Amino acid sequence: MSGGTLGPPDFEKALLQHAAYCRALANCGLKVLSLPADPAYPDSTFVEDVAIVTRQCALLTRPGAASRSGETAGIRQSLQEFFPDLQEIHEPGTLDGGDVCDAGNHFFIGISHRTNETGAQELAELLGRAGYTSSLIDIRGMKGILHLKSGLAYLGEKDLVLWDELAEQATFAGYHHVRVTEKESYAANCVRVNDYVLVPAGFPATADAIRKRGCNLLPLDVSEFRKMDGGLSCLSLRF
Ligand code: CIR
Repeated sequence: MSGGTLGPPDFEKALLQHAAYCRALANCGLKVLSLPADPAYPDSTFVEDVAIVTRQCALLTRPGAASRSGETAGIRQSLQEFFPDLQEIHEPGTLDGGDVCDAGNHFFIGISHRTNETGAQELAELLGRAGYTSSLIDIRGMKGILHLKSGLAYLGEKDLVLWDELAEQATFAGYHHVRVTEKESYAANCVRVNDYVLVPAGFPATADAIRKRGCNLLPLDVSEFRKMDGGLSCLSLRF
């Protein structure tokens, strides 16, 4: 089910859910830096889309939606404080961070209706210079997927959580698959943080399957962000 069919988000509830999300990250052992709201860009809460941060390098993306193209300006300075050698994706490349799945020293990069081939290849090259490998996955033919990470997450130790439709892709061979059925498709967007996996509340089959991989689960209610087509990973930048 896409966010658009779930009705409008409740702003006050979204604020509470966002605060709980930030607390959960801190409880997992992260130091959380919250940026001020930017009312000019309501989607900017999905901060994951505008930058890629890794242990070795960081870059600003070039978001594929015209309404979001100005978002990178608002985060440039904050990122430069942590990454003085901040790189960026150039025109005509477009890239949304939601299409980039960090799987240790390897990155899966989705080519989607937001991320074009030029942007994906530019990212692969930048990551290559930092010592990472990548593979590109074209998801433009898949229905109901906004970004690659709407249907894919990496839990560490070669464990992937992924939609049935993605599981057949050769690039995911060699990993253990935690399969997510269509009924629980939203639950594929989960986030491993240190000893925990943040999962969206309300998807018991996926939660059980992840728990069976030996993970400690931290369920979070993000219903209001789901209504805006966003998930747990989109709300923060982490490495
Ligand atoms: C958008 O359409 O860009 C936002 N409403 C949702 C972005 C969600 N981001 C993500 O999945 N990485």
